[in-house]
Amino acid sequence: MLLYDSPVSGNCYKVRLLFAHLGVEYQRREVDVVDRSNRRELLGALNPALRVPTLVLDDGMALYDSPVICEYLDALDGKPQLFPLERERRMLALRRQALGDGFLDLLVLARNERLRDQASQALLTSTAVRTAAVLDSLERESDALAASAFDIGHIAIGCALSYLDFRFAEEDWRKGHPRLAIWYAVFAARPSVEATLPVDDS
Ligand SMILES: N[C@@H](CCC(=O)N[C@@H](CS)C(=O)NCC(=O)O)C(=O)O
Repeated sequence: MLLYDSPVSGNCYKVRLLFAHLGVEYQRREVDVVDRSNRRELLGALNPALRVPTLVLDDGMALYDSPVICEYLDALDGKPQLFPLERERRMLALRRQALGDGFLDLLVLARNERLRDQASQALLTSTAVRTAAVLDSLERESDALAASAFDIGHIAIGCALSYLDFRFAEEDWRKGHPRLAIWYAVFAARPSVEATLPVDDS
């Protein structure tokens, strides 16, 4: 399997974490997520949205986005664990995954806006308000998260918090969210997480 990947993308990080967690071997090809000049050449025949992560299977089929790739990897050995099959547990895991992925999208939006010459203050305020609301909601859910079996919901939420530390290190989100901070410390101590954290490209 070949993963089209970026070391600074939170969505790619989620997929690399899954590979590490499941102990599955793969090859990777790095894609520059800022410079789009050769993106069509690299990804045009695989993913019309030209985004990473994109995973090319050994038979040539391409999978995207990260939720689809993660579900595929989890079911590789025929015994899915991170995407529970039982309906109630599955819906909770998928909802948490949507919250974590949505949180990550929000953080990427805020970062890209900050990097623009004339950043929109209205957009930055809106992303800050939504970020605070997500963190408050996760604080309320952190005991339930800690008590439930590790699944794709935990992974997506943990990846978004890793990205928050990575790109917004100056924002002390742990202050005011003590139970979430404890949950995240346990998540971040997992060997598969430590081995795959996003790396600084500066
Ligand atoms: N929801 C998608 C998001 C994929 C995505 O936004 N990828 C970004 C990197 S984090 C990308 O390829 N950006 C480059 C671009 O859109 O030009 C997923 O979960 O995989």
